[in-house]
Amino acid sequence: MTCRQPLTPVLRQLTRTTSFELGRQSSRSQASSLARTAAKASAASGSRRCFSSSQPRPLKATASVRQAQSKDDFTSTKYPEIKRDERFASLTPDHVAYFRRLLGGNGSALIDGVTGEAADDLAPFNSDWMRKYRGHCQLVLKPSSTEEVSKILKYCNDNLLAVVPQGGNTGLVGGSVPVFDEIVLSLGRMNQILEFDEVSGTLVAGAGVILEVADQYLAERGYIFPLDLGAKGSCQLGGNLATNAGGLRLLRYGSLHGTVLGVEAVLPDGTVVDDLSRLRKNNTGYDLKQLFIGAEGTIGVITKVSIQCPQRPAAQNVALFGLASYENCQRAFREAKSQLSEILSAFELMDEGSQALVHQVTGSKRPLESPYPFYCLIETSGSNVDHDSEKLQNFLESVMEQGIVADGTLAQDETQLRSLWSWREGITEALGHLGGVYKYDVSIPLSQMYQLVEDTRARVAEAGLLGDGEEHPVRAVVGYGHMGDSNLHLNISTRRFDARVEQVLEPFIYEWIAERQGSISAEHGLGLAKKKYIGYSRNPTMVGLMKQIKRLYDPKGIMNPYKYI
Ligand code: FAD
Ligand code: 2HG
Ligand code: ZN
Repeated sequence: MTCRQPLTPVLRQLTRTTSFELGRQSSRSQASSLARTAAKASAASGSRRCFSSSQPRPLKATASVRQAQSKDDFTSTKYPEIKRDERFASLTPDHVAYFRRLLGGNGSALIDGVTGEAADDLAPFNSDWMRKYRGHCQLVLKPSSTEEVSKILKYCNDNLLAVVPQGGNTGLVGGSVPVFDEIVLSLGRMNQILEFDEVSGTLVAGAGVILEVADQYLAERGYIFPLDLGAKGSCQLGGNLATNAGGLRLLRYGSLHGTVLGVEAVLPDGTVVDDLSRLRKNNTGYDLKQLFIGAEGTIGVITKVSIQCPQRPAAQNVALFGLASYENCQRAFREAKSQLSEILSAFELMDEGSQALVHQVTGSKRPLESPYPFYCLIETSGSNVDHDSEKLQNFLESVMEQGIVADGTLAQDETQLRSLWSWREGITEALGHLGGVYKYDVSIPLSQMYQLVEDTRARVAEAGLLGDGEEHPVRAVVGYGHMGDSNLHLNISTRRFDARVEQVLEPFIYEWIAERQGSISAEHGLGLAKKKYIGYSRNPTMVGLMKQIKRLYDPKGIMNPYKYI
């Protein structure tokens, strides 16, 4: 069920006595043929391909997931304290007729459950990737141009119709789906790559371009998209910007706040904000595009993106280590930074609990022979194979000799490289197959990061909720994440949603974070899931300013209502 190839048994185990063969050279032509191979593989594997479709792909329901979501499990039922804003109009056939005229009556541009029966077609737009939130939307609009987005929003603003922008619907905080009967504005048809400058590496693309498609386009030209994440086959550039997604290589390429050069967006009253700059430097007043990055669709709709893309690395290596303690993970990170420095492109952490669950779901052979309490995945990306190999060789020998790393394996080719990555990238999906998951995406100083997992596990166990038998709602409390960015993903995997679990977890986790001046949302945003908890990471002055910005951009409050602001 994971997107990657199963792990081949020929991965070489690292030992103190082994000398390692390093350096997977990926020339420009190899990169493009890889992209073609991936595209062919995805076509051949049909529904088995996880994140390749441009259609929103809700998690395929396993029996336990189905059990976790009952038929009437609407967000509005689960959270009765959230009331529909009575100012908003309800959709009428006249409204639908307007949109039909605007979008040309094209069947693929509109899903209408107002004047006809469309429950099955509407379902994927109403439900999030985790099947945790479910709305009552009756109308999905799929514009294909900025002009159409502008006319839709102006009409909605004039008629007080609430709107939820939706990209690939892979968000993990319930921000991309309606709560009540908001219109879903799906950006998937705005999927053109508009411009690419081969000298500067500047890409301009529609908001609906799928991240993996953008990256494959760039691979064929020797470039790489500066963001990569497990949902790349479904998530869209507009959604990536709207959530300020972080992903697996932020350590190397930095955040979207740095790499995005320009944005075109439409305000709720239909105004088109053309800030689609291709310039790296532009200090002419406030940098307004930054407001749309991370706004989660609350102030406008992103329609186009201009982004600075780096050169695709010619050489890439991936190693996976087993470590005896979290202390050793920190030491390994310190050594990686000092010895690999500019070629280090990812440093990811996984605990044994997370890996055991991936193994349980996929049945794939594990990369290391014995289990270890922790694993680190290290990736290097550089331009010179020999130089990178020598550096990595020295690093591996040094961490083994110092006893920092207990065991490890190094990918020898592209297939193995993808296999190793699948043990990290596949965690979210594997957990999703096992039932409900409570997710906490937090930022904490590295020294204390894993302590949160241990304290949470102890608390859940103490409450009698954690165990192997069916009588325990919680199956496991696991931690993994982007260690290189001090970003932990604490996941509580449950057999079924149980109100007692949430009570034990919240506000405990948020208080724990606030005491350490951490962030309750490192990269996923706030959406609906963390709406109530913004005050744990932002002070009243900042929340007040955010509310003023919201009122300025969206005075009628039609954009993604009921969410964090
Ligand atoms: P959606 O889920 O459709 O929308 C997300 C939010 O953005 C919503 O509030 C929506 O209203 C708004 N929005 C969408 N499009 C627009 C637009 N054009 N204009 C204005 N607002 C818009 N996230 C990370 O940060 N790092 C990861 O490593 C990561 N890994 C993931 C792995 C898996 C398996 C999954 C399922 C998710 C992962 N995510 C990760 C979360 C998610 O993929 C990202 O948040 C992604 O950026 C969302 O993109 P999307 O197109 O699916 O947006
Ligand atoms: C990741 O890093 C994603 O894999 C998802 O951000 C994390 O599922 C999660 O909690
Ligand atoms: Zn993440």
